[in-house]
Amino acid sequence: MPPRQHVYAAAMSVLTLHPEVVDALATGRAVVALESTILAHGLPPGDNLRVGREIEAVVRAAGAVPATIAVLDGQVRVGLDDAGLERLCDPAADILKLSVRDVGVALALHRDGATTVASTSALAHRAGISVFATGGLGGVHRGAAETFDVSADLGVIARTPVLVVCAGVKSILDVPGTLEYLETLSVPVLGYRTDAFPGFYLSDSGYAAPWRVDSPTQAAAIVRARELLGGEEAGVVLANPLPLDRQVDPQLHDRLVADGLEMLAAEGIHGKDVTPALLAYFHEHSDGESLRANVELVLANARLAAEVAVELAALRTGS
Ligand code: PSU
Ligand code: MN
Repeated sequence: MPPRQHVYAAAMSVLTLHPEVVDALATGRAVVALESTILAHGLPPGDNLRVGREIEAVVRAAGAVPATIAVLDGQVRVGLDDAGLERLCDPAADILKLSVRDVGVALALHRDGATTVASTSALAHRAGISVFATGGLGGVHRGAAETFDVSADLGVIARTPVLVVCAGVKSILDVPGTLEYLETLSVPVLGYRTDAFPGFYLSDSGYAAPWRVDSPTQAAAIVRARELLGGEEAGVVLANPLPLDRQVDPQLHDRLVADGLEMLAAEGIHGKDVTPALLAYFHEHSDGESLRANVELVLANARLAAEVAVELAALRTGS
């Protein structure tokens, strides 16, 4: 147990914003929240730090301030310095995977952790950030009718007004089930320059996107319209596909998915370990292809999120 004063200190000041993020928010400049689970648990050590830095650089190049979110030293950090990023990506650092329900527990027990789409969205909103970039959204798992495995990402987006830029959901999930669930939860889903809902490694999941937008300005206008409309608690999903010539070969993809699902069953993997275990399996069995696609789509999402955040900042100030 940490000493009692740590618990009190944590309760007093748990949200630590990087000065650059504070400055950007105070002056109405564009900020993009970035998740950390993808770095600590979604990408292999050795690649994760380089990619984490690249994601931030892409956001900056598009004119926004990056705010990678994680829990370190009993504090929620919104915007990391390079030392923070290094710790997060260090396989020896014992970084937990924290969904929304875990954040308060980790703070009180003084544990370090990476935040998922769910917890990053919730914390970004609390910090006053409304645009967030990630790789893939969690969703309804195949067989969820028996296992009840539905990512907390969906329920949290339904009550958190943040725009989540992602590449759709992986086809290891129940894609139509996930789209149905987002409809039930009243979360708008926008395809970016596509009529198809993207399938993460694949440009097209085989299912339609409910709406299509063709520019960052349109996406920002939707967020702004919902703000002005008021009473809107839900977030928005902006689904950005990999270009067709950059997707994973569908045959390789189908083999990976089938083998990955078999591996899960054989190893008896459940709960929060499912997504990281599958990602690691794909990275190890695709000769670098799944990693290549994963990195490209995250960088593309970060760029798009920054472009939307810049447009949104302009709309809000009326410039
Ligand atoms: N998709 C990826 N890489 C990831 C994740 C999703 O391509 O690392 C992470 C995200 O943080 C997402 C989480 O919120 O997995 C979903 O986990 P679960 O299915 O346990 O809710
Ligand atoms: Mn799950």
